[in-house]
Amino acid sequence: MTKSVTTEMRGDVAVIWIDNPPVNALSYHVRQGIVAELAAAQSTAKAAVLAGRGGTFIAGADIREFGKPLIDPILPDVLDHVEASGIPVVAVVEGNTLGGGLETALACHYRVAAPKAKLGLPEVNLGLLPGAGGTQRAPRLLPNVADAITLAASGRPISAAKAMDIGLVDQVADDALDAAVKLAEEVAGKNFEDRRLSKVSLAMTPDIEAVFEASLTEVTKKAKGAHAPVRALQSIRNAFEMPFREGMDQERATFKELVVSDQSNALRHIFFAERQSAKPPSDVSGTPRKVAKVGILGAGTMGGGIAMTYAEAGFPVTMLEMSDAALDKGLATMEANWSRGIKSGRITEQGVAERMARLTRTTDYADLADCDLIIEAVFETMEVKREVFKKLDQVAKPGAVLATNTSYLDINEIAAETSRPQDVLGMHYFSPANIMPLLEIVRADKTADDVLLTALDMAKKTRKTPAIARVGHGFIGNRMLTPYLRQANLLILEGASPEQVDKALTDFGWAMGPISVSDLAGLDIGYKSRKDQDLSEHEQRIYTVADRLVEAGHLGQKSGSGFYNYDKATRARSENPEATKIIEEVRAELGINTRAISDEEIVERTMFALANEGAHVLAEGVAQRASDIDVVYNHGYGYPRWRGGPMFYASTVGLKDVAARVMEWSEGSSGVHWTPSDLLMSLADEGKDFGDYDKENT
Ligand code: 3H9
Repeated sequence: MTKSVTTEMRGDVAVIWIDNPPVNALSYHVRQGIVAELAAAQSTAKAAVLAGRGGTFIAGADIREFGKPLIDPILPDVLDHVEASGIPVVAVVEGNTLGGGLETALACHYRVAAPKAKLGLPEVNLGLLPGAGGTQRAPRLLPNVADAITLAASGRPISAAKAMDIGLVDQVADDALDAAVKLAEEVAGKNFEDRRLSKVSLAMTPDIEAVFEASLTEVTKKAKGAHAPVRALQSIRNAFEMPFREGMDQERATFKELVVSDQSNALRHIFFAERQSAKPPSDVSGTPRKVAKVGILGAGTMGGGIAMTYAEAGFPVTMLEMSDAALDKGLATMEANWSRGIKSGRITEQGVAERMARLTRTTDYADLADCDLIIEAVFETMEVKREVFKKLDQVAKPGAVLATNTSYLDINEIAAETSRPQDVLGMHYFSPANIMPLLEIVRADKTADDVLLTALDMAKKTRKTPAIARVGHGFIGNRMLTPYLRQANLLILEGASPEQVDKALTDFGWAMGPISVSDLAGLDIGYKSRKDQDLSEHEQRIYTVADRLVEAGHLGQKSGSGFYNYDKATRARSENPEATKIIEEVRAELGINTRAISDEEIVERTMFALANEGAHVLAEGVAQRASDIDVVYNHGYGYPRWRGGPMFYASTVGLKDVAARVMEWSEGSSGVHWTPSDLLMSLADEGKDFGDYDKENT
């Protein structure tokens, strides 16, 4: 094996290079290498520079090593060694300098950053706290403790300029390596004792106490149930209340506790799941087609949001609508949406103007002839979609990728309207499309490999998180929503209030409860779609309340009332007494004896319904992996990230228990609403979980 840490002498300065692609993670051999090379440098050099190959310093500890037996030396010990070095060490902070990478830089005596460096302590995103001195050294270096708290508790990286501003680095230089070597030459042989951060002593003052108190409230609120951010904050507090060594021991103990926690396991799962879902399936080869110009059909909420996504990523976009009035309205909404960011400083007026200038408007299909990717977001009926694809087939240039944003419809049927079904696929965005990160890419039967690769490439270029699905009613996400909402509505009939259902699920961690979501989407949407479908009587019963609400004019947020009433000005929600009355009437009509329902039952019924349907989706091949389903729910539906996703959560509970409950419900009085998944049952029988399924099947 080639060495991952090597030394190159530049005069009297030892440049110690870390070379562990792709991100220079601190794998055990890197840790060993740093100790060995630095030990050697003590006798051969007057100063050392620590730098990373490939334009990045170090992106952190090697996450793949977590949960495995530790191999010495552990990172905190390595960094003690670096700090205690007899010669000064200068870090070249380049590219991603994250987590253990930033902690390494903090253990060095000086830090020189490249202008494009990204510095951060993102451990909380993995359910951890910085575990190699980050919470003890950062507050000792930064003059303002609030900056250390923000770094460790938010997990957000900062720029080199910001790092300079808050005192995290000593210099920013275009040629950071050169500047670091120069600095090393300058400080060689001089006293640098005051640069050893472990020697700095801190004391709590009333002002600092006040910062901690205010931060605790804010961090707890933003964490939304995640534990790590508060633990990171508490650990920083230790730096003011105990000596360095004791603070380090506490930090280590908390790290060891968190690394085996369900939350950290879940967050690490989703970290790798996101990267996996962005990779092409193993049977796909080739290269993406080139996309220089994008066409969008429809300037409504979806089309507008999709167009914003592409314009923000720098693509020229041609927008097609049926009328000039529709274009006027759509473009005005887009401009207003972007302009809202001017006040908060997210964008400048010029920025808005540049994005608007990327948009071309038309009512003529012929103007789409020079587009390389055309996405339709028109009315959701098969008839309309068929018509649109027939027209696109006539005008689109050869090789153009033709995508539909349908949420439910059969894309094979849509593709069959064209003479080029190989160029057709689904690109399903979630509203508001410029904000929601998920892109469900639907691979139809005849979709060509390079068309699928183009969609994945576009996801990357527009900063979306993709997950690939196969054709099937509702694909992955919306298909699973049906049994989830079914249980939520049934629970109300059986005795729970809408508030209780929503609260049990927001307490579980969801961004919004299912009943609030239905009100937000508009109860009339489900109503219309039920009228179009031939629903069985028992299925229809579940939605009697929702249907009555619509018929009484309670359409949800848009009409000011649905399951809840909404304040016109603030949109604050309150009980809708008419809804309560309708619920009671329907329960009586259906002869339901209501009972007290526990929050636990609400969580189990809805979450296991998701996992059971997810298992059907997997078995049918609509999703490739259980982890893709988790990505879909995290990025498109507001599922709590720290629970990993519906499939991971079911695995955490234990598939044996989940399967037993699903079986029990399927045999009970509401059994007609459950179709136990064979895959779920067999995995449970074999003592396996969805992670095992993914390993064996992909
Ligand atoms: C930590 O440091 C704990 C310490 O405080 C205490 C320890 C005692 N390890 O994302 P990409 C892989 S916790 C292992 O596609 P990008 C990744 O899986 C850590 N592997 O690239 C992928 O592999 P593959 C704190 C890692 O350019 C490949 O690298 N640090 C790690 O879009 C490329 O990744 C973090 O949380 C890792 N640390 O983004 C940073 N990082 O090709 C986590 C990446 O097989 N990393 N890989 O799928 C990131 O945020 C992004 O990867 C980064 C690059 C921004 C660095």
